[in-house]
Amino acid sequence: MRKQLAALVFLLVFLLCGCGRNTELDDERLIRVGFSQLGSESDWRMANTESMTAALSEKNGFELLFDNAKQRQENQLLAIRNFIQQDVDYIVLAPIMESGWTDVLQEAKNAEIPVIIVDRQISSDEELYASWVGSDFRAEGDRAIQWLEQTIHQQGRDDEKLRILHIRGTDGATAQIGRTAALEDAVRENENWEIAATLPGEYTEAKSYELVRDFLKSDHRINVIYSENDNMTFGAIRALDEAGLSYGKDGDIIILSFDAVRDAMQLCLDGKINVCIECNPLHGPRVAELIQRIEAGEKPEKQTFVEEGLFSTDTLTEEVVNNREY
Ligand code: GYE
Repeated sequence: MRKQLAALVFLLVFLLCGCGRNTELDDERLIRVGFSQLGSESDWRMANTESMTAALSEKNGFELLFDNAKQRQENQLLAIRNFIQQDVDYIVLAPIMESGWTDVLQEAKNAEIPVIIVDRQISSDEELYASWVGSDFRAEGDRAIQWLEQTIHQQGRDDEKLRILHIRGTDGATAQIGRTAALEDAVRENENWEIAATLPGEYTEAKSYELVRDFLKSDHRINVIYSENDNMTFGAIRALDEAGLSYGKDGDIIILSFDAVRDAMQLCLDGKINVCIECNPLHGPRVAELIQRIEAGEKPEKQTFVEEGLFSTDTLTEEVVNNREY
């Protein structure tokens, strides 16, 4: 009898503790997020990954499943299908390009997993994702062009021929589409401007270095470099140095560079890059907030553009460079 009673007490205590523990677990349940990052091709991308992993941390209530697709869309498709199979609560996608997502996002929708798109956009139906947050890439391009037009005008070079070397980002990425369109429209509108060549630098320093180096073997007559990200600018600068060409504030070639990461800002402060067009990679807290809002039953807006600016070698200060977060 005594034994039976002890067993009963034990069972009761076990059940109570067990239940208690379960409720606690339920309350503290982490939100499982699968994040498909397109790659690690640039300083911008590293800063973006860091921001995302910091914001989607356990201490903030998330369990993050991270996948680096190494600049290949098929890897991203695989990662997303994996996340669906693991039945995550949310999928976050930083897409390499705009097209090719409809089928996999339909699969996520069928599995009732909300999808948040970050950075570049996608061309699929809006119904297939909950929200997107990122930059207005066309506006960035227009900001760059406006700066170039003003600078050429101030230098009294309106009537001069301007040969522009265009270093392009990954084809079909919203960042590439927007920045390229701004340049191409400007060349159409300014009859003295011409694109000397368009080099597909894929946002990497190595590719850009090779392409610019080879280009300069047969052509030194360029006045402007329009580089669609900072890392491609770093590669181009290496090639210019090797070719013995001068650039920047006191040089012959004007350099425009997109992103404005710290190393590029330093080069801008040093007079090597004429202008850095800002692109903000710190989307982690924005994505975390979107998820929390959906958790709370809200329906967030489909698109959120972040605010950005531009830094020129003439106005940039050491303090701004030192305080740069990325
Ligand atoms: O400019 C570049 C990165 O999509 C805004 O991708 C992003 C671009 C950024 O690799 O450095």
